This record gives sequence, structure tokens and C-alpha cells, in this order.
Amino acid sequence: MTRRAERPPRVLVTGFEPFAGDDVNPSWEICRALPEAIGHARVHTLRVPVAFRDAIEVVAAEIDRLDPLVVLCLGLAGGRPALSVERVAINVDDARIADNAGARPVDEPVAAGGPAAYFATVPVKSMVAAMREAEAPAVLSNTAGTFVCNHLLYGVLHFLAASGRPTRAGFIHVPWLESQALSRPGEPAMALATMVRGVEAAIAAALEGGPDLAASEGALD
Ligand code: PCA
Repeated sequence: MTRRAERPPRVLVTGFEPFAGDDVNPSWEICRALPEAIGHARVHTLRVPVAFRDAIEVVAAEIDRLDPLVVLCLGLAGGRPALSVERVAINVDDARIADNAGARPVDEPVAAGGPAAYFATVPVKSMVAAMREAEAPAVLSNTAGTFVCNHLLYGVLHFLAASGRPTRAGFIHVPWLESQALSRPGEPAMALATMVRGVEAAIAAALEGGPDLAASEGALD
């Protein structure tokens, strides 16, 4: 009798194309710098358009193709000083600027009739702790904003809930790259190597599974 070799688990990591006039997006630069494997999992990366609807469609199609254990989406949050693991996605699009396809929805639901919010299904506090352990400044964030990043996290969680897949999904917002901060004096930035180290540690923690760490990361504001 021949035994079929166990297929290694997969992790899908997505990054966004540049937007808002920038020529680089650190979220995709991180994807490009990740190793081919983290622990036992093979790493697959995907570059996602900064476009409402399309962003969800391309990631959902890749989830269907790969059947990953974990999906981790990355996006830029210029002005934040640390890697921010998002706890929640809300069912609203409220765009301050147009997306790369020219769409600028105001107070539209991501999914009509969907729940008001979804919690990320990765262990967010374990991920924050793992990133700090790897000496990458990290925080837990309670808002992913109301632009394409929140839209994508909500859409992926909504898609996974409907599909019944056990895939866990989460989102990390990242700061400006140091090169981007040169033209933005006083703005916080982080070296690409630090971001990559932190994201690798977060992925390893997300792949471990198990219950989340019961440590307070609460905020008063
Ligand atoms: N950041 C934007 C969308 C793409 C990106 O990298 C956001 O935070 O919504």
C-alpha cells in the first residue's frame, strides 16, 4: 500500500500595491522578503490591488486555490509607529480618498446584511507577544480604519465564515518605510528588516494555533 505524503500546510500572506501617490508599499515589500517556509508551512504571497471589491475577490480566489491554514493580510498605516495586529474588522466602507480604481464609497456596507463586525480568527495577542520577542515593536489595534484594509479583512472573514473553511485570518498594519519617511519629517518609520522579522514571528505564532494569550492589551482611547 502506498502512503500519500502529507501536504505541508500553507500560509497565504498578502500585501498591497502602492496607493495615494506613493511609489512603494511596505506591505508588499515585506511579502517579497519573506522566506519560502516558516516552520512546517509553505509561504505563498499575493499582491493585492488597492480597490474596494477587487481586493476581496483576488484574495478569496487565492484562498480557494491554496486552501491555506492561515491567511495574513498586510497593509500600510502611515503614521502608526509600530506593527499593529488588528483585532476587528467592521462592516463599513468610508473612504477619505479614492481607491486606485477611483471608487470612494461613503458609509456603504462591505457586505449588505452582514454582521456589524468580525473578530480576526488568528491569536492576535500571541502574535503581538511573538513580535516583541523578536524585537519588533508591536501593538494590538482595535481599528483597521474604514478604507480598503478594513474592507479586505472584513471581506476575507465574511468569505471564510460562509465557506465553512477552518482557515484562520488576520491583518497587520505596518508603518512607513524609512525611505518613505524621508519626505515626511517627523513621521514614524520602521526598517524593512524589522518589519520582516516581526511578521515572520507573527506568522509562526498564528500557525501554532491553540488559545490566544490572556494578557491585557486594552486601550483607554
Ligand atoms: N493601506 C490602506 C489600503 C492599502 C494599504 O496598504 C488601508 O489601510 O486601508
